[in-house]
Amino acid sequence: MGYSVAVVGATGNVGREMLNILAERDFPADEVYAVASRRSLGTEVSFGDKTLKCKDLEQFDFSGVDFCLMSAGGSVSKEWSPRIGAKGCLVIDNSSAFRYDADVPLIVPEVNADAVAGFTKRNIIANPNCSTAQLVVALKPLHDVARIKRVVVATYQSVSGAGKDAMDELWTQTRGIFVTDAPEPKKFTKQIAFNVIPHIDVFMEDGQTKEEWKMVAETKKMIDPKIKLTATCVRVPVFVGHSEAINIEFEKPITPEEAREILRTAPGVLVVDKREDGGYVTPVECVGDFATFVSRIREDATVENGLNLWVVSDNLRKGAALNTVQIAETVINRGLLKKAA
Ligand code: 11C
Repeated sequence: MGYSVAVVGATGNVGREMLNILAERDFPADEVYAVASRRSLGTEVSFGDKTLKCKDLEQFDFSGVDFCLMSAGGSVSKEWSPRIGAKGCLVIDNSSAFRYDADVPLIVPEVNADAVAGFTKRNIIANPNCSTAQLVVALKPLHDVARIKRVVVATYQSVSGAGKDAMDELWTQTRGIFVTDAPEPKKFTKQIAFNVIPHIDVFMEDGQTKEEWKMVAETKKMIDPKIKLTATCVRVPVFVGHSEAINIEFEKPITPEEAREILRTAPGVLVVDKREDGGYVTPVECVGDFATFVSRIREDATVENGLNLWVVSDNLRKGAALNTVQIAETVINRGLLKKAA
């Protein structure tokens, strides 16, 4: 008998992608439910070749459900994930609400799958921020061999990370600039069309943004608290696919050739690094893919044991929906779930 799965936030960018990925990967589910807020009650969403009608979160009974894949925003998670977990349904939560709690595992299966077993106290597993997920997939295999001391990363994040309205804003502004007057920014603080904005999530007291802080805290939690990391997170006028320029200082020597070989066999990584025109991956090429692509692997000769990388991934997939489904698969493969009655 298969599992039963509820996708909460089923009408959002990530929720829709969760349903696509459950279908694409043939997840062993007998029942899949699309759940959303009351205003989306009855809205139809695709699941493989079927259509599901959204159910109302307030009315939905989670007691017989094995997995809740939650992607409805931080405040919905804060209220609902503990309640759903208490009903015996394992919540895999895509928000930042529980990521930093000591008794909630934060998981990227290619990086720290063993930590998944720690969900039993709260019945919640956290999924990392999209920009962290692709970063740690590339860093972990290199850390295992040469020990990372310090990372400096600049992100180039697509507008889909900020939701459907943000994608619409990029579209209408881009069109408007040529056809009529461009509408004023609403989701973003400045014009996003033909521009870049060095600001994602709220500002913190020390001048970092929360997005930048998340990359630090989540990398430390999943790989090694000793790693020093500093980030600058930037929104760019790309619909889907986050890119990262990563500078790494290692404790031990590691050549670009060695790094390339390590990454070639690393889980979830695809190396595309030809050192010629077009011999690297850009965000439009990663859309719809499962992999984290690594290109531009080269020495940074200005520091001891330094390397530079360019890393690109579909933020709605590895950064969110795919990773969530992979966590559920890891729980199943390790025999950790008591099936709901
Ligand atoms: C963005 N990374 O691109 C964000 C979206 O903490 O899960 C995901 C925010 C999060 O805007």
